[in-house]
Amino acid sequence: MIKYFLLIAVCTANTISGHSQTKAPAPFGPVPTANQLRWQQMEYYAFVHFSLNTFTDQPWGYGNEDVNLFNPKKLDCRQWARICKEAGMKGIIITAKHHCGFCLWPSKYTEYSVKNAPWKNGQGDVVRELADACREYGLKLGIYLSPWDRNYAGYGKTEYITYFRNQLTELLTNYGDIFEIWFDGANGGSGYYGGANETRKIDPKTYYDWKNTYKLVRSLQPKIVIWNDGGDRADLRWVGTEGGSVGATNWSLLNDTGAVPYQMLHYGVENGNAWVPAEVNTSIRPEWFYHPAEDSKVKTLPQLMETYYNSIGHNATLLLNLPIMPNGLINERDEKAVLDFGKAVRKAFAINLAENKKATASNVRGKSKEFAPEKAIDNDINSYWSTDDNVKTASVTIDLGKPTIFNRFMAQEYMKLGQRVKSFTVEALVDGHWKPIDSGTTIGYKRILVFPSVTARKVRFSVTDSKACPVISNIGIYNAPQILTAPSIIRNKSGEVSITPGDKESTIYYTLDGSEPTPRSKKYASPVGTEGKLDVRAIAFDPASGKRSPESRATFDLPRTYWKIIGIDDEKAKAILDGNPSTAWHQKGDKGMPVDLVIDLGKKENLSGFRYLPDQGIWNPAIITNYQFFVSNDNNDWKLVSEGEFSNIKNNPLWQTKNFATEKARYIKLRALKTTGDDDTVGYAEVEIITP
Ligand code: FUL
Repeated sequence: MIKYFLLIAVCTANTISGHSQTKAPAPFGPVPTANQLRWQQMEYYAFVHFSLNTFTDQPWGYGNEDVNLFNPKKLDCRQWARICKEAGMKGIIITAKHHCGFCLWPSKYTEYSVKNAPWKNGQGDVVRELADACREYGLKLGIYLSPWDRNYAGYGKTEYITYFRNQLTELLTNYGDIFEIWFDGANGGSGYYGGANETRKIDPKTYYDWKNTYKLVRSLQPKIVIWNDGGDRADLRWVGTEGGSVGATNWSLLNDTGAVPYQMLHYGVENGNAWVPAEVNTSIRPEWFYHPAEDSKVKTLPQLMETYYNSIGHNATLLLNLPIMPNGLINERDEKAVLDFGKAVRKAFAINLAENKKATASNVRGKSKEFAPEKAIDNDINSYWSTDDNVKTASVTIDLGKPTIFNRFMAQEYMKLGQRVKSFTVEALVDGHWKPIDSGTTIGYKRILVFPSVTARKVRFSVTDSKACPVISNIGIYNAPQILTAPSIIRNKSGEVSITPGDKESTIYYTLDGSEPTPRSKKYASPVGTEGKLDVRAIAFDPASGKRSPESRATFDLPRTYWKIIGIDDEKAKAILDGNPSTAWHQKGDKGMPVDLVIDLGKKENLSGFRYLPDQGIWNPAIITNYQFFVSNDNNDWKLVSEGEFSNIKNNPLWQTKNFATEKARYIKLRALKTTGDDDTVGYAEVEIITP
């Protein structure tokens, strides 16, 4: 009898321990809701900014703009949806109401909407057209509804909350499923407010009664996620910048109460008690709304790829803004940029070299097949490799079958069980030794590492620290083709030429005499010292594929080595002569306009013209529109050699070139008579001379 009981006891213990080891790990810490998980898997979706201020060329409308301005004659939401779909996006969030209060749908609760605009004789509804287009293209729809309303007379009083909720109800009831609602925290205070024209201060934490506003939102759209910056903790968080990145260390956690300073927004809170994942919102141009002056500033492919790696590659989603033009369409430059970006991402991640290869692990949970390392390379994010509960450091080695070249590594944690990994490394077996390739901190939903190409047959991924046993649903190894965009060429003050390729790994070939660059030309290694006039041509080249970039070409007149800006005692003024178009300097005229910039060239030169590049920034670039240009030999007697305007410079702030009859002189003076700014400030990115 005793024997019998013992036998049962032993059997039971065995079953329990065997069973407990092959049971899935318990969730660790906060975990995402089903809505947050669904949203995270979307990865990439669009913002579109469109409102009355599109027609006044302003970043924010004041709230008094005339509804009659709203007449986007070619408006076509199907164009927006087609572009977003082709670009690989999964949804579109529209500014149904921006800060100016103008409603893109015919709200029952205000006259300040499309219903009183000339567009479609007041019968139009942009939100409806977009909802239909999204449905047609298989995209999800999201709504941006600005809590701040600069038009509404009762803004700041309790009645506005009723108005705000009425509008929310319209938007969340009449347009089908809404995947995300965006409650912008921006509030500048001043506004039209029904004619009051004053500044109104509210407390963003209490004024909107977020608790009950959220209740309403969730009751109308149970599958929605709420983004909120400034109010109660919602489902998603801002990353503290609109620049297009979140920290490489990125916990999807915050604390459910308390302030959220930049550090927390950007990196999350390692031991936070609430699941609040990050969304990176950024625009394809410097600003959110369409401004013709930014047509030349659409982000380049290398910039967009960097944004991709710094957002989706850092455990966040990417909300990329495409501004809508006054005619109601996305500009062709933005279209090209976003489609090229989509193509480049698809190419980079087209083939997972690790998929279904051989994998071994230092530990497998309960030695069970269910948690074997193969589960991390089976292209199924619902299966995963995991270890025994007490094992927090472990590695997976993947045998790629043959020596293979790669330059990207991707890992994903199985989110339903919480975010666990605190650090990891990637190594490659090269000549029989494990060579460190790269390392990272957090993983989360997705983490991508970018490194110079490596050739190896075996790759080892090691979790070096984790809050609990690691649970890895996916590992990817890729060989992303080089981004072969035309390299950028600049020449600094002393004549050194620097050439930068779009992809760090590309080889550059260049010429300085205007001849065609080929892979037989000079190879660029570091800045090249030069003298005199130059005609630089360069290509980026990928030796592995034999592919080359389009060519870039830049001509330069005499170097500015001995130039001195006179009468200005500000070190930063050097920006005007540094050859870098993205650095600028501003000066304020003491006595108003005109404002002079005087330069000593160091010696007499034959001068036949000059060039001016305005500040390329977005905030009051103070661009010269009307000018005079003088030359002198003694900085005393000046001769006027050119005057006039830089036509269309506001909308197209590129290099301006002016020629004049040749004069020999040592001093030059660029006089600003008028600028685009509304004060007496003048901005300059670069000033150069032209010699015959
Ligand atoms: C900011 C707003 O003020 C901008 O105009 C834009 O809408 C951006 C997405 O959010 O806070």
